[in-house]
Amino acid sequence: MLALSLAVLASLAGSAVAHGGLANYTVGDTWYRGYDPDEDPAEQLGQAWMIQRQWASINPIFDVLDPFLACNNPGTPPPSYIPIRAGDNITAVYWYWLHPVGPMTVWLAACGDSCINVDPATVQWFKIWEAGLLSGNVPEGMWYQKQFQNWDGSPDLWPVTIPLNLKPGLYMIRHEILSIHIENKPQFYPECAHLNVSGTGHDYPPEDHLKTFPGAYSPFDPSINIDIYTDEMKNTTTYEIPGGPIWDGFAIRDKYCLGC
Ligand SMILES: [Cu+2]
Repeated sequence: MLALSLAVLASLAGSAVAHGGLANYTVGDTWYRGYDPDEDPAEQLGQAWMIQRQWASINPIFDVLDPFLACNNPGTPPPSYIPIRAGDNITAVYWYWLHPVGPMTVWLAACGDSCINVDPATVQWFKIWEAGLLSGNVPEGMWYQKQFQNWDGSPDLWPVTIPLNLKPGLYMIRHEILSIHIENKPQFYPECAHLNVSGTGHDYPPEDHLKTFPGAYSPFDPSINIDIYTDEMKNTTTYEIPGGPIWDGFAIRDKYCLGC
């Protein structure tokens, strides 16, 4: 697999259309294979091991109002769930990632009795994690999107903690990379998996954290419809990540627990 990823990287590194996507997940020592757009769909769709919604190609979505912005196109649901305890990490695994600029976000949506019949475009999503510009200026600074890349052929790893206080249940998890290296032409790379969250929490985010995709983003958002190559951007060292505030399950506790 390592040799394959090196070959893929070598073949794509010089290409102008070098996109990508979320290939696998790990929880603890357990590896969960995701959908692979380079493999035969018939050998993946409906398989008992499948935990990720189908993304048919590595190409980005360009329109914030695209009906498949939630879980990519076509987003066909898997039969299975990744089991995880609230408070544990899930790590998204990319074989390679080449774009350097733009924010990365992770979202959850409660499914109710099953995630299989849930339409990702109508459920309520809440953001649990985000990272954008870490240092420097907008066009040339260090973004998380650049920092998480590996150029030695090893996979790019994106670990995120499921909020400890989250009430147990079936959830979709949505990872989104937004790449803004082409002026006024944002590229969205969303992938979704199904989670079975256990634990003893009983919290759920307030109404103002709940969003839909499409719906969460405006086409006029200055963080989305952006030209990063202006003189102004060279002198800008902050970037507001779109989609509103994160909910990590700790906000309420921290209010009453200063310094703990
Ligand atoms: Cu690309």
